[in-house]
Amino acid sequence: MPTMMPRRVPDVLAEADRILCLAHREPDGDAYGSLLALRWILEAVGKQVVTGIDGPPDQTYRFLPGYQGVRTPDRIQGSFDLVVIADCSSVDRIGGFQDLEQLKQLPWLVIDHHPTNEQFGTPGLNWVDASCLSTCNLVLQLTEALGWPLSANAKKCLLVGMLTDSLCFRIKGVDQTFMREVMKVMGPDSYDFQYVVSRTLAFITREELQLQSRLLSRMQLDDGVLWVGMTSDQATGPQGERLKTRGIIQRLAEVDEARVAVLFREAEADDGRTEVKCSLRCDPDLDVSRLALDLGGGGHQLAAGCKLAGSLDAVVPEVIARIKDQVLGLPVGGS
Ligand SMILES: [Mn+2]
Repeated sequence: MPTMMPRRVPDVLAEADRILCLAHREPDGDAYGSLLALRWILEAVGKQVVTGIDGPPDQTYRFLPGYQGVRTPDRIQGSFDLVVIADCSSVDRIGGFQDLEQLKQLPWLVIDHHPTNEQFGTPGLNWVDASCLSTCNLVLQLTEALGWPLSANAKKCLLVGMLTDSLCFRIKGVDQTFMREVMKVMGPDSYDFQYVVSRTLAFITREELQLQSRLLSRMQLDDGVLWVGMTSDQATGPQGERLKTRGIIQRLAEVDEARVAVLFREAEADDGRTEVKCSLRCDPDLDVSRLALDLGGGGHQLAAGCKLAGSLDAVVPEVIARIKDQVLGLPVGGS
């Protein structure tokens, strides 16, 4: 069931003049798509807009209009009268922006589709609709509610979010409502599907494909849990660059024997300690979002994630035991 847009949401946007729009760290296509679409939509009606994401940008999305203008928290100057936060389930996902003094007294409008959203916006300004397949659909609905125009740039950004978050129509929940909204951002002034897919979902470098094949050759199946662990040195390319693990979790989830798929990635946290990032996927009759939330993360029923302090050796057995217990409902201590 769709969640109604809170009554004050369109008014708050219409009344603001200087707006800071934010999306989540480690941005994906929906984070960039919803953030940059907001920029083009708001600028077209005369607003001043600054866009921000903490942490390094993802070069994959450099083709998107407005990509170059996205700022980190240290590059935010001036004052605003509204903060809009797109596609973030919890406040830590905006990183250093949560510490900026000039934002603390402002209204925060949260627009998101993660069922684990913590409603961290100003009371009355949290629009969380978990029935929506992408935050870009919510941005489109908001624009229509306001009667504002959609520029070619806005359409392109919205299309990228819708196509990437739906894995190009392959996820559960793709319906006529979703398709009708996709149709509204298609057309001769938008991107071609083939272009978007080749730049995003199907994009991979040779080094990344080699990493993928090394990791997949060591996948392990444990009571329906198919998983792969990656140490931080495995993710470093020949020039010291950080290799992306794109596509790996999707490949694992596609395996017939996998009821739950997990990719564990060891990395160094901001404070220098070792942490493990866990990406979780599951069969449609299961739910990994609750476990991810319990472990300090969040996400969707079938695709969620979390970060845990510790090494791979410590985290992997603990998470697999919790999956067997909480997600698969297997008896604790054996099968
Ligand atoms: Mn999203």
